[in-house]
Amino acid sequence: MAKWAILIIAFACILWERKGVEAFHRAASVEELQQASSSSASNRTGYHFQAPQNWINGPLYYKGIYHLFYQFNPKQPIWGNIVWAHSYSIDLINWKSLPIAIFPSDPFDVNGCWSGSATVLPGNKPVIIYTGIDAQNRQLQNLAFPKNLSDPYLREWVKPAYNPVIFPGVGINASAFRDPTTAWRGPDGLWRTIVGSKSDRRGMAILYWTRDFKRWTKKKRPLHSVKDTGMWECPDFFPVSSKPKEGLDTSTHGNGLKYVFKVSLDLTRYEYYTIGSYDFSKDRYIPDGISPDNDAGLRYDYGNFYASKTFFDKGKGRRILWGWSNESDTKQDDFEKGWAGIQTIPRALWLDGNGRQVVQWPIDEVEKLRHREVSLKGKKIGSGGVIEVKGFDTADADVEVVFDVSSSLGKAEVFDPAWKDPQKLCMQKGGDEKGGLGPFGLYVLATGDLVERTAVFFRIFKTKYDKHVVLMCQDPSRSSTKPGLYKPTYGGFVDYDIKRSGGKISLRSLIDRSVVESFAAGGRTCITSRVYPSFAAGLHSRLFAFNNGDGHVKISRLRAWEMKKPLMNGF
Ligand SMILES: *[C@@H]1O[C@H](CO)[C@@H](O)[C@H](O)[C@H]1NC(C)=O
Ligand SMILES: *[C@@H]1O[C@H](CO)[C@@H](O)[C@H](O)[C@H]1NC(C)=O
Ligand SMILES: *[C@@H]1O[C@H](CO)[C@@H](O)[C@H](O)[C@H]1NC(C)=O
Ligand SMILES: *[C@H]1O[C@@H](CO)[C@H](O)[C@@H](O)[C@@H]1NC(C)=O
Repeated sequence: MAKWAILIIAFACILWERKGVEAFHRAASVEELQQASSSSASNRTGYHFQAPQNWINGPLYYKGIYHLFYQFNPKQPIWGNIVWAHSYSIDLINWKSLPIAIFPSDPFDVNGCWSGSATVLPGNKPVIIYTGIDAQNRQLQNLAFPKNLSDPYLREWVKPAYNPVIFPGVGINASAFRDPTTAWRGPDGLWRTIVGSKSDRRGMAILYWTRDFKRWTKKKRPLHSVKDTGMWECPDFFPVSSKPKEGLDTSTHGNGLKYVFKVSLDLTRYEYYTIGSYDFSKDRYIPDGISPDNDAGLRYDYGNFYASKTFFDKGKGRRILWGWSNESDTKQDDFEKGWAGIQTIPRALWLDGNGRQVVQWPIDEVEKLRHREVSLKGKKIGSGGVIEVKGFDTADADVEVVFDVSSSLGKAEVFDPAWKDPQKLCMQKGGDEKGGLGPFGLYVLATGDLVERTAVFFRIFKTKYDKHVVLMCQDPSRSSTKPGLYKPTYGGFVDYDIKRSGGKISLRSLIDRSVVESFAAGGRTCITSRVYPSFAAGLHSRLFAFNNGDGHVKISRLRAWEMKKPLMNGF
């Protein structure tokens, strides 16, 4: 079971204060934690969002400051005792902690304050709607309002006495009723939200409407539901722009507007989304039907990425996606480290020009952390070749590379149409298995002898009809010599016409000690992995480009930067 959520709302900020809810803090002193994490070789990430300690997951924005509310266990680095912790930022990169925003206090949330969302009501009034767990362990939806709207930090939140505002009614399983979304307003002026649920094995997004945010009424039919998908956690529903890097307010409407509908599947612990349209008159979401509407569907990220949320960044007119990436080491390791779980780097998200999928790209702000650049141009990598990229600390790095395979397109092996599952294909045809065109890509967080390494790579195939199929894989199976770690190989197809693109394809990897986030072909396919090298850590970590295919590959250009460390909640 898991509950995520998160929210962000923004305001202007100046100070950093860490007080309140004393009883919840105290596990290790800040100095102890700093000692534990200050070593440059630690597995603690440098520029990814992390809580000072313990277990986190899930993200929102308001008025020029970003507020991140995240699910947090104040007592231990495992799931439990869930409260809404709170941090703020002015650039989504440097973060400071604030006191816990919402914690169990009333009969309607005495057993936990689980995920939810923030909505900004007219007059710039933020409101949070979240799932509270009552004494009978029922899941209920509650509101919380800022106590003092003049406080730019939104430090204190008050829960109205009329909570809960949404009670699991007749026919709804009270143990499967959670994670209300940011509300949107229809052309009729009514607000709507959806709550994730299931009926037997049918996953569903139950729809509620309100005029005043206080009295909510259930619609007869859910906004959307799909058989055999199990419980839907953290649903997300929003209109999407097809202008690169642009986003739309959740309440935007208009003819022909496309929507994204995403759910996190409790059964498989993966997310999927569809693109579709929204029929306001019937209050139904209708997928376009281009991709499967189930776990075989499109994913924002084909790796370790769950409980994601988007929010509309009004200041910059973009929609930002944030996901939670859990640890893949052992519970014992988590206790020793004293923390578990990170947020991925926020990504701008928009609709691909072809309308078939979304495109994601790390927010521009992350580039402020780049320093010490290393670059390569026009380097050929023959069959079996490996090239080291030297001259900087590669354990915290941003690497952008463009591969040119134009002279080797004829070497592509035939694609078997039975290969439907990209992850399986990446497991069968790993980075060491010779191929026609590929595998080629990067070895990151590697030792000099390559005993430890995480491979990020492509394989390119050809169909009977002379079309190319591009497969992206991320393989951490040799990332660490320590036994007992969870190291699944991940894969996704890349919807990209390599021939029309002159035989070139790009790859970007954000490497941060125990996380590798990779973006293929400008963000069309993304994969995140957690890895814990024993030797390839800190200054011992090295970076290579490799090619294990028959055909030659050229690095048409590679630029890589060492990444500076931002402020991260006191670390
Ligand atoms: C990172 O984690 C791995 C696996 O638990 C461990 O072997 C390694 O020593 C850790 N590295 C550091 C620098 O703590
Ligand atoms: C509300 O916040 C403002 C700005 O921080 C502060 O000056 C004011 O004293 C606060 N009001 C109350 C009642 O706490
Ligand atoms: C309600 O959901 C819980 C949690 O998934 C499940 O264990 C239980 O069997 C469900 N009850 C019914 C009546 O479906
Ligand atoms: C992250 O951790 C691994 C290893 O413990 C589990 O197998 C995954 O199911 C889990 N992922 C999520 C989304 O909880």
